Amino acid sequence: MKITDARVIVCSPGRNFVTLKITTEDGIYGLGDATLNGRELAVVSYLRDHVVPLLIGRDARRIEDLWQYLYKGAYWRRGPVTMTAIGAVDVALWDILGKAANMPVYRLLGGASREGVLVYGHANGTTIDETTDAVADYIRLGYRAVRAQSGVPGLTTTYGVGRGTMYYEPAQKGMPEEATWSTERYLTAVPPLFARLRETFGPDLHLLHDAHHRLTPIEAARLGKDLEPHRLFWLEDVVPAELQESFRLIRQHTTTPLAVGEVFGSIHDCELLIREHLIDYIRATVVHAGGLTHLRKIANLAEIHHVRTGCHGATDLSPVCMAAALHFDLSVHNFGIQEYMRHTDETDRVFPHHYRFEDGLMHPGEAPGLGVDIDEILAAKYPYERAYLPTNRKEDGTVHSW
Ligand code: GCO
Ligand code: MG
Repeated sequence: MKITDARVIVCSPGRNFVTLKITTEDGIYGLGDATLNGRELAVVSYLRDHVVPLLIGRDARRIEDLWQYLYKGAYWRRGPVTMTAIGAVDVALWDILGKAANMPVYRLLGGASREGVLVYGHANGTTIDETTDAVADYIRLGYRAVRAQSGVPGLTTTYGVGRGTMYYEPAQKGMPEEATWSTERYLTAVPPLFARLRETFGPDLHLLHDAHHRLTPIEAARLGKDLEPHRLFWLEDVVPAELQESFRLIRQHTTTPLAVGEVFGSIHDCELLIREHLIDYIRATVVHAGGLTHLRKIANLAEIHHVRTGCHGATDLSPVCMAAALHFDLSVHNFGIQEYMRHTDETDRVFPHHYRFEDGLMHPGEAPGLGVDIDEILAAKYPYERAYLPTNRKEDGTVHSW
Protein backbone atom coordinates (compact mmCIF):
# COMPACT_ATOMS: atom_id res chain seq x y z
CA MET A 1 0.00 0.00 0.00
CA LYS A 2 2.19 2.81 -1.35
CA ILE A 3 1.96 6.41 -0.19
CA THR A 4 1.19 8.56 -3.25
CA ASP A 5 0.58 11.96 -1.66
CA ALA A 6 1.18 13.83 1.59
CA ARG A 7 -0.06 17.34 2.19
CA VAL A 8 0.11 19.80 5.06
CA ILE A 9 -3.10 21.74 5.69
CA VAL A 10 -2.91 24.88 7.83
CA CYS A 11 -6.13 26.48 9.03
CA SER A 12 -7.37 28.74 11.80
CA PRO A 13 -11.03 28.06 12.69
CA GLY A 14 -10.83 30.07 15.94
CA ARG A 15 -7.19 29.05 16.49
CA ASN A 16 -4.36 27.65 14.36
CA PHE A 17 -4.14 23.97 13.48
CA VAL A 18 -1.67 22.07 11.31
CA THR A 19 -2.90 18.79 9.82
CA LEU A 20 -1.02 16.22 7.76
CA LYS A 21 -3.04 14.26 5.19
CA ILE A 22 -1.38 11.16 3.74
CA THR A 23 -3.00 9.39 0.78
CA THR A 24 -2.22 5.89 -0.51
CA GLU A 25 -2.39 4.35 -3.98
CA ASP A 26 -5.81 2.80 -3.29
CA GLY A 27 -7.29 6.17 -2.33
CA ILE A 28 -7.36 5.64 1.47
CA TYR A 29 -6.16 8.68 3.38
CA GLY A 30 -5.17 9.25 6.99
CA LEU A 31 -4.86 12.38 9.14
CA GLY A 32 -2.31 13.41 11.75
CA ASP A 33 -2.29 16.51 13.97
CA ALA A 34 0.96 18.53 13.74
CA THR A 35 0.00 21.59 15.81
CA LEU A 36 2.73 23.15 18.00
CA ASN A 37 1.10 26.13 19.69
CA GLY A 38 2.82 29.44 18.86
CA ARG A 39 5.47 27.74 16.63
CA GLU A 40 3.14 26.16 14.05
CA LEU A 41 4.98 27.11 10.87
CA ALA A 42 8.24 25.51 12.00
CA VAL A 43 6.49 22.11 11.91
CA VAL A 44 4.85 22.97 8.57
CA SER A 45 8.26 23.56 7.04
CA TYR A 46 9.79 20.47 8.69
CA LEU A 47 7.03 18.35 7.18
CA ARG A 48 6.73 20.01 3.74
CA ASP A 49 10.39 20.59 3.10
CA HIS A 50 11.98 17.58 4.78
CA VAL A 51 9.51 14.78 5.53
CA VAL A 52 6.95 14.70 2.70
CA PRO A 53 9.60 13.93 0.03
CA LEU A 54 10.70 10.91 2.12
CA LEU A 55 7.17 9.49 2.36
CA ILE A 56 6.21 9.19 -1.29
CA GLY A 57 6.44 5.61 -2.55
CA ARG A 58 6.80 4.02 0.92
CA ASP A 59 4.53 1.27 2.26
CA ALA A 60 2.01 2.95 4.59
CA ARG A 61 1.64 -0.27 6.62
CA ARG A 62 5.24 -0.25 7.89
CA ILE A 63 4.44 2.10 10.77
CA GLU A 64 7.24 1.17 13.17
CA ASP A 65 9.84 1.10 10.41
CA LEU A 66 8.82 4.52 9.12
CA TRP A 67 8.91 5.92 12.67
CA GLN A 68 12.48 4.68 13.18
CA TYR A 69 13.47 5.88 9.70
CA LEU A 70 12.29 9.44 10.41
CA TYR A 71 13.69 9.50 13.96
CA LYS A 72 17.08 7.91 13.40
CA GLY A 73 17.37 9.15 9.83
CA ALA A 74 17.20 12.80 10.88
CA TYR A 75 20.37 12.34 12.96
CA TRP A 76 19.24 15.37 15.04
CA ARG A 77 17.10 13.69 17.67
CA ARG A 78 14.12 14.73 19.71
CA GLY A 79 12.92 18.33 20.14
CA PRO A 80 9.29 19.49 19.86
CA VAL A 81 9.38 20.30 16.12
CA THR A 82 10.84 16.93 15.10
CA MET A 83 8.68 14.87 17.46
CA THR A 84 5.48 16.69 16.44
CA ALA A 85 6.25 16.10 12.76
CA ILE A 86 7.00 12.40 13.32
CA GLY A 87 3.88 12.12 15.48
CA ALA A 88 1.70 13.49 12.67
CA VAL A 89 3.05 10.93 10.19
CA ASP A 90 2.60 8.11 12.69
CA VAL A 91 -1.02 8.99 13.54
CA ALA A 92 -1.96 9.37 9.87
CA LEU A 93 -0.55 5.88 9.21
CA TRP A 94 -2.59 4.35 12.08
CA ASP A 95 -5.66 6.08 10.64
CA ILE A 96 -4.93 4.53 7.23
CA LEU A 97 -4.35 1.08 8.74
CA GLY A 98 -7.65 1.26 10.62
CA LYS A 99 -9.54 2.28 7.50
CA ALA A 100 -7.85 -0.47 5.45
CA ALA A 101 -8.73 -3.06 8.13
CA ASN A 102 -12.23 -1.57 8.55
CA MET A 103 -11.61 -1.26 12.30
CA PRO A 104 -11.43 1.60 14.79
CA VAL A 105 -7.82 2.23 15.79
CA TYR A 106 -8.39 1.18 19.41
CA ARG A 107 -9.01 -2.38 18.21
CA LEU A 108 -5.66 -2.42 16.42
CA LEU A 109 -4.05 -1.26 19.68
CA GLY A 110 -5.35 -4.33 21.53
CA GLY A 111 -9.03 -3.49 22.01
CA ALA A 112 -10.95 -1.69 24.74
CA SER A 113 -9.64 -2.06 28.30
CA ARG A 114 -12.61 -0.10 29.69
CA GLU A 115 -16.09 1.04 28.73
CA GLY A 116 -15.24 4.73 28.47
CA VAL A 117 -12.50 7.28 29.06
CA LEU A 118 -12.67 9.43 32.22
CA VAL A 119 -12.11 13.07 31.28
CA TYR A 120 -11.64 16.31 33.17
CA GLY A 121 -12.84 19.77 32.22
CA HIS A 122 -11.46 23.22 33.08
CA ALA A 123 -13.30 25.41 35.56
CA ASN A 124 -11.95 28.88 36.18
CA GLY A 125 -12.96 32.19 37.67
CA THR A 126 -11.46 35.42 38.89
CA THR A 127 -12.53 34.75 42.48
CA ILE A 128 -13.09 31.63 44.60
CA ASP A 129 -16.87 32.21 44.35
CA GLU A 130 -16.75 32.39 40.56
CA THR A 131 -14.55 29.29 40.32
CA THR A 132 -16.89 27.37 42.63
CA ASP A 133 -19.82 28.28 40.34
CA ALA A 134 -17.81 27.19 37.31
CA VAL A 135 -17.09 23.79 38.94
CA ALA A 136 -20.83 23.41 39.64
CA ASP A 137 -21.53 24.05 35.93
CA TYR A 138 -19.21 21.21 34.96
CA ILE A 139 -20.86 18.85 37.44
CA ARG A 140 -24.23 19.73 35.91
CA LEU A 141 -22.84 18.70 32.52
CA GLY A 142 -21.93 15.30 33.94
CA TYR A 143 -18.20 15.73 34.60
CA ARG A 144 -16.74 13.58 37.38
CA ALA A 145 -13.37 15.34 37.32
CA VAL A 146 -12.69 19.07 37.14
CA ARG A 147 -9.51 21.13 37.05
CA ALA A 148 -9.88 24.38 39.01
CA GLN A 149 -7.84 27.56 38.50
CA SER A 150 -8.70 30.84 40.21
CA GLY A 151 -7.44 34.40 40.01
CA VAL A 152 -4.64 35.32 42.43
CA PRO A 153 -5.45 38.47 44.46
CA GLY A 154 -2.97 41.20 43.60
CA LEU A 155 -2.13 39.85 40.12
CA THR A 156 -3.88 41.25 37.04
CA THR A 157 -3.74 37.97 35.09
CA THR A 158 -3.48 34.37 36.22
CA TYR A 159 -2.70 31.25 34.18
CA GLY A 160 -5.86 29.27 33.40
CA VAL A 161 -8.26 32.12 34.09
CA GLY A 162 -10.16 34.14 31.51
CA ARG A 163 -11.40 34.20 27.94
CA GLY A 164 -14.32 31.81 28.26
CA THR A 165 -15.53 29.24 30.76
CA MET A 166 -16.27 26.18 28.61
CA TYR A 167 -13.35 27.02 26.43
CA TYR A 168 -10.02 28.40 27.63
CA GLU A 169 -7.60 29.57 24.98
CA PRO A 170 -4.26 30.99 26.11
CA ALA A 171 -2.77 31.81 22.68
CA GLN A 172 -3.46 35.30 21.36
CA LYS A 173 -3.26 36.86 17.93
CA GLY A 174 -0.56 39.46 17.47
CA MET A 175 2.40 39.88 19.78
CA PRO A 176 2.74 37.91 23.03
CA GLU A 177 0.93 39.21 26.10
CA GLU A 178 3.02 39.77 29.26
CA ALA A 179 1.53 38.34 32.44
CA THR A 180 2.73 39.07 35.98
CA TRP A 181 3.65 36.57 38.63
CA SER A 182 4.19 36.28 42.36
CA THR A 183 4.92 32.87 43.87
CA GLU A 184 4.14 34.19 47.36
CA ARG A 185 0.68 35.42 46.38
CA TYR A 186 -0.04 32.22 44.45
CA LEU A 187 0.96 29.90 47.32
CA THR A 188 -1.33 31.84 49.64
CA ALA A 189 -4.28 31.79 47.22
CA VAL A 190 -4.46 28.13 46.16
CA PRO A 191 -5.13 26.15 49.41
CA PRO A 192 -8.28 28.17 50.36
CA LEU A 193 -9.68 27.55 46.86
CA PHE A 194 -9.47 23.78 47.32
CA ALA A 195 -10.72 23.95 50.91
CA ARG A 196 -13.85 25.66 49.57
CA LEU A 197 -14.28 23.23 46.66
CA ARG A 198 -13.98 20.16 48.91
CA GLU A 199 -16.37 21.64 51.44
CA THR A 200 -18.91 22.52 48.71
CA PHE A 201 -18.76 19.39 46.57
CA GLY A 202 -17.89 16.62 49.04
CA PRO A 203 -15.37 13.78 48.76
CA ASP A 204 -16.33 12.13 45.45
CA LEU A 205 -15.52 14.81 42.88
CA HIS A 206 -12.04 14.50 41.36
CA LEU A 207 -10.28 17.86 41.69
CA LEU A 208 -7.16 18.77 39.72
CA HIS A 209 -4.88 21.80 39.60
CA ASP A 210 -2.11 23.00 37.26
CA ALA A 211 0.84 25.03 38.63
CA HIS A 212 2.15 25.42 35.05
CA HIS A 213 5.88 24.95 35.73
CA ARG A 214 6.19 27.97 38.04
CA LEU A 215 7.57 26.77 41.37
CA THR A 216 10.91 25.62 42.73
CA PRO A 217 11.08 22.10 44.21
CA ILE A 218 10.77 23.28 47.82
CA GLU A 219 7.86 25.61 46.96
CA ALA A 220 6.21 22.72 45.13
CA ALA A 221 6.70 20.50 48.17
CA ARG A 222 5.00 23.12 50.34
CA LEU A 223 2.03 23.45 47.98
CA GLY A 224 1.63 19.67 47.78
CA LYS A 225 1.67 19.48 51.58
CA ASP A 226 -0.81 22.34 52.00
CA LEU A 227 -3.20 20.65 49.55
CA GLU A 228 -3.06 17.20 51.17
CA PRO A 229 -6.20 17.70 53.31
CA HIS A 230 -8.20 18.48 50.15
CA ARG A 231 -7.30 15.18 48.44
CA LEU A 232 -6.49 16.30 44.90
CA PHE A 233 -6.63 13.83 42.01
CA TRP A 234 -3.43 15.48 40.85
CA LEU A 235 -1.23 18.53 41.07
CA GLU A 236 0.25 19.24 37.65
CA ASP A 237 3.57 20.62 36.44
CA VAL A 238 4.71 22.01 39.77
CA VAL A 239 8.25 22.64 38.54
CA PRO A 240 9.81 22.87 35.07
CA ALA A 241 10.78 19.23 34.58
CA GLU A 242 13.98 19.59 32.56
CA LEU A 243 15.69 18.46 35.77
CA GLN A 244 13.89 15.20 36.45
CA GLU A 245 15.85 14.67 39.69
CA SER A 246 14.12 17.69 41.24
CA PHE A 247 11.04 15.54 41.80
CA ARG A 248 12.96 13.47 44.36
CA LEU A 249 12.77 16.38 46.79
CA ILE A 250 9.09 17.11 46.14
CA ARG A 251 8.17 13.45 46.51
CA GLN A 252 9.84 13.18 49.91
CA HIS A 253 7.54 15.87 51.29
CA THR A 254 4.07 15.24 49.94
CA THR A 255 1.51 12.53 49.19
CA THR A 256 -0.44 14.78 46.79
CA PRO A 257 -0.36 12.87 43.46
CA LEU A 258 1.84 14.51 40.84
CA ALA A 259 1.32 14.81 37.09
CA VAL A 260 3.85 16.05 34.58
CA GLY A 261 4.79 15.86 30.92
CA GLU A 262 2.59 17.87 28.54
CA VAL A 263 5.73 19.45 27.07
CA PHE A 264 7.66 16.16 26.85
CA GLY A 265 8.52 14.80 23.42
CA SER A 266 10.06 11.45 24.19
CA ILE A 267 10.55 8.64 26.68
CA HIS A 268 13.94 10.11 27.58
CA ASP A 269 12.23 13.19 29.10
CA CYS A 270 10.44 11.05 31.70
CA GLU A 271 12.45 7.88 32.01
CA LEU A 272 13.88 8.75 35.44
CA LEU A 273 10.59 10.21 36.67
CA ILE A 274 8.87 6.93 35.86
CA ARG A 275 11.61 4.51 36.87
CA GLU A 276 12.01 6.12 40.32
CA HIS A 277 8.22 6.44 40.82
CA LEU A 278 8.59 10.20 41.22
CA ILE A 279 5.25 10.95 39.52
CA ASP A 280 1.80 9.38 39.44
CA TYR A 281 0.59 10.48 36.01
CA ILE A 282 2.48 11.01 32.77
CA ARG A 283 0.92 13.73 30.60
CA ALA A 284 2.80 13.17 27.34
CA THR A 285 0.37 13.05 24.43
CA VAL A 286 0.08 11.75 20.91
CA VAL A 287 0.82 14.94 18.97
CA HIS A 288 3.95 16.11 20.77
CA ALA A 289 5.44 12.76 21.83
CA GLY A 290 5.97 11.05 18.50
CA GLY A 291 2.49 9.67 17.83
CA LEU A 292 0.76 6.51 19.02
CA THR A 293 3.81 4.36 18.35
CA HIS A 294 6.05 6.25 20.77
CA LEU A 295 3.40 7.12 23.34
CA ARG A 296 2.61 3.43 23.74
CA LYS A 297 6.25 2.80 24.64
CA ILE A 298 6.08 5.50 27.31
CA ALA A 299 2.85 4.01 28.67
CA ASN A 300 4.31 0.50 28.72
CA LEU A 301 7.33 1.69 30.73
CA ALA A 302 4.98 3.57 33.06
CA GLU A 303 2.79 0.51 33.57
CA ILE A 304 5.50 -1.52 35.26
CA HIS A 305 6.25 1.40 37.62
CA HIS A 306 2.63 2.04 38.69
CA VAL A 307 2.45 5.32 36.79
CA ARG A 308 -0.78 6.01 34.91
CA THR A 309 -1.45 8.10 31.81
CA GLY A 310 -3.12 11.52 31.82
CA CYS A 311 -2.77 12.89 28.29
CA HIS A 312 -2.70 16.59 27.58
CA GLY A 313 -5.90 17.63 25.78
CA ALA A 314 -6.01 21.42 25.60
CA THR A 315 -7.71 23.28 22.73
CA ASP A 316 -4.41 23.67 20.87
CA LEU A 317 -4.45 19.91 20.26
CA SER A 318 -6.77 19.46 17.27
CA PRO A 319 -9.76 17.08 17.08
CA VAL A 320 -7.44 14.74 15.14
CA CYS A 321 -5.19 14.48 18.21
CA MET A 322 -8.23 14.21 20.51
CA ALA A 323 -9.53 11.24 18.51
CA ALA A 324 -6.11 9.54 18.53
CA ALA A 325 -5.76 10.16 22.28
CA LEU A 326 -9.16 8.57 22.94
CA HIS A 327 -8.25 5.41 20.98
CA PHE A 328 -5.05 5.24 23.03
CA ASP A 329 -6.87 5.90 26.34
CA LEU A 330 -9.51 3.28 25.71
CA SER A 331 -6.96 0.59 24.95
CA VAL A 332 -3.95 1.19 27.20
CA HIS A 333 -4.07 -0.77 30.47
CA ASN A 334 -2.62 1.90 32.79
CA PHE A 335 -4.88 4.74 31.67
CA GLY A 336 -5.60 7.34 34.39
CA ILE A 337 -7.53 10.29 32.97
CA GLN A 338 -7.76 12.38 29.79
CA GLU A 339 -7.89 16.17 29.66
CA TYR A 340 -10.80 17.39 27.55
CA MET A 341 -11.05 21.07 26.71
CA ARG A 342 -13.90 21.48 24.28
CA HIS A 343 -13.17 23.00 20.90
CA THR A 344 -15.27 25.82 19.49
CA ASP A 345 -18.12 25.03 17.09
CA GLU A 346 -16.06 26.50 14.23
CA THR A 347 -13.26 24.01 14.95
CA ASP A 348 -15.69 21.10 15.31
CA ARG A 349 -17.26 21.93 11.94
CA VAL A 350 -13.88 21.90 10.19
CA PHE A 351 -13.01 18.55 11.84
CA PRO A 352 -16.20 16.40 11.89
CA HIS A 353 -15.68 13.51 14.31
CA HIS A 354 -17.25 10.44 15.87
CA TYR A 355 -15.98 10.81 19.45
CA ARG A 356 -18.58 11.67 22.03
CA PHE A 357 -18.98 12.73 25.69
CA GLU A 358 -21.54 11.16 28.00
CA ASP A 359 -21.77 11.07 31.82
CA GLY A 360 -18.22 12.28 32.35
CA LEU A 361 -16.75 9.65 30.01
CA MET A 362 -15.69 9.83 26.38
CA HIS A 363 -15.59 7.23 23.64
CA PRO A 364 -13.77 7.42 20.28
CA GLY A 365 -16.65 5.70 18.41
CA GLU A 366 -16.65 2.72 16.07
CA ALA A 367 -15.82 4.34 12.73
CA PRO A 368 -12.86 2.73 10.92
CA GLY A 369 -9.55 4.47 11.60
CA LEU A 370 -9.55 7.47 13.95
CA GLY A 371 -13.11 8.50 13.13
CA VAL A 372 -12.20 12.13 12.38
CA ASP A 373 -12.09 14.02 9.09
CA ILE A 374 -11.18 17.47 7.79
CA ASP A 375 -13.51 19.57 5.63
CA GLU A 376 -10.85 21.14 3.42
CA ILE A 377 -13.19 23.57 1.68
CA LEU A 378 -14.32 24.97 5.00
CA ALA A 379 -10.76 24.89 6.38
CA ALA A 380 -9.60 27.08 3.46
CA LYS A 381 -11.94 29.82 4.67
CA TYR A 382 -9.86 30.16 7.85
CA PRO A 383 -6.29 31.11 6.89
CA TYR A 384 -3.39 30.99 9.37
CA GLU A 385 -3.07 33.93 11.74
CA ARG A 386 0.10 34.47 13.75
CA ALA A 387 -0.54 33.89 17.46
CA TYR A 388 1.65 33.51 20.53
CA LEU A 389 1.34 32.07 24.01
CA PRO A 390 1.77 34.69 26.75
CA THR A 391 5.08 35.39 28.45
CA ASN A 392 5.46 36.00 32.17
CA ARG A 393 7.42 38.33 34.47
CA LYS A 394 7.70 38.58 38.24
CA GLU A 395 6.50 41.80 39.84
CA ASP A 396 10.06 43.19 39.71
CA GLY A 397 10.26 42.52 35.94
CA THR A 398 12.29 39.29 35.95
CA VAL A 399 11.25 36.82 33.24
CA HIS A 400 9.55 33.77 34.74
CA SER A 401 8.14 30.53 33.27
CA TRP A 402 4.69 31.06 31.79
C1 GCO B 1 -3.04 22.23 30.14
C2 GCO B 1 -1.97 23.09 29.59
C3 GCO B 1 -2.41 24.12 28.58
C4 GCO B 1 -1.16 24.72 27.94
C5 GCO B 1 -1.34 24.90 26.49
C6 GCO B 1 -0.09 25.44 25.82
O1 GCO B 1 -2.82 21.67 31.20
O2 GCO B 1 -4.04 22.08 29.46
O3 GCO B 1 -1.13 23.55 30.59
O4 GCO B 1 -3.27 25.05 29.13
O5 GCO B 1 -0.84 25.92 28.54
O6 GCO B 1 -1.71 23.69 25.92
O7 GCO B 1 -0.19 25.40 24.45
MG1 MG C 1 -0.94 21.90 31.97
